[in-house]
Amino acid sequence: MAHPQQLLPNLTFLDLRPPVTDAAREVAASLSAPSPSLDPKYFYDQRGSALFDAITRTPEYYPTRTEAALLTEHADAMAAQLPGELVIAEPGAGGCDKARLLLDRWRPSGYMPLEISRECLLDATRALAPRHPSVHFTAVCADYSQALSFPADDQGRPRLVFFPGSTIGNFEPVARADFLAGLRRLAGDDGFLLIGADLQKDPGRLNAAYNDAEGHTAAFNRNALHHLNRRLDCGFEPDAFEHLAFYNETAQRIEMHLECLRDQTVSVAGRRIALPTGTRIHTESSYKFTVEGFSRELVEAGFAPLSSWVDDEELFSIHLARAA
Ligand code: AVJ
Repeated sequence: MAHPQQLLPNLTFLDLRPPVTDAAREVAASLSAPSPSLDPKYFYDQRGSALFDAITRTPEYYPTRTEAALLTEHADAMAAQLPGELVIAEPGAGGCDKARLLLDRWRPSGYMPLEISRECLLDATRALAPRHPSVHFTAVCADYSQALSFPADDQGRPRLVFFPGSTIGNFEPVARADFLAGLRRLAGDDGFLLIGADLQKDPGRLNAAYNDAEGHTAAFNRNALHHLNRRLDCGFEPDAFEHLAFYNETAQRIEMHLECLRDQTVSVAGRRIALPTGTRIHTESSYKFTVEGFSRELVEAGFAPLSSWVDDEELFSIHLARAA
């Protein structure tokens, strides 16, 4: 295990040095596949994170604000079902924005964000730790696979795994089952899970949420190409791609694509990849759930659902479960 660094009296930093993936090889393979695709992680460089923030402030994109309202309204009811001595572990915490709400309302003994972006993690925890002196912060720089196999708490305190935002919806069904099983491992036999899941609803409402009038989602989608141009010098013409986002009712998921509006050739890992007019690149799936269906997935992953909360408009759900 990496050597912990004491950055502040209540902030310890653990750098698991996540392996740098061979992005060029990965992108070349996914782009030249029969149905071209790009991993949604390529949305999130600094500009992409800022665009996502802008999306969460649009009137159409309801998930973030609805989840925050549910956490605010039911924080006490959640705490009542949890042990006093608790460590909140948050894989993919980013800027730790969503955990702030829990830290303000609860007095957990520890908070452990696990995040691949070292700068993002250090900036967020250096700002948060002084505001919560009674909470011990363990900032862990790790990718998802390292995070999900992080060892049990060295003081035997129960862990609450926190996974908000319906990011769980980005995983295809098989990968999602594996990821939920990983969250179960991270929680441990005496642990808990608090997770957000966006609900199935009127396709019109869903399509609007991924096609906001201000165009932030379209820019967010195209940003994957700007990011790869900056990072791998691929030579995409982002403005020659149309943003497509629609609800696939059969698969119960929002699909985002970029459609090529004129013939293009990009180069990745020394390979030239032709993208003829009409080529569609699948850039994200965002699955939508029912409370019953998602509860079943939690049970299959080794959790016992305790409670779930849904807003009055039945837009979004939050689930509290314990390790079974
Ligand atoms: C952050 C993955 C939950 O799927 O709704 C927002 C990302 N994509 N608008 C989602 C997103 C388009 C978002 N997640």
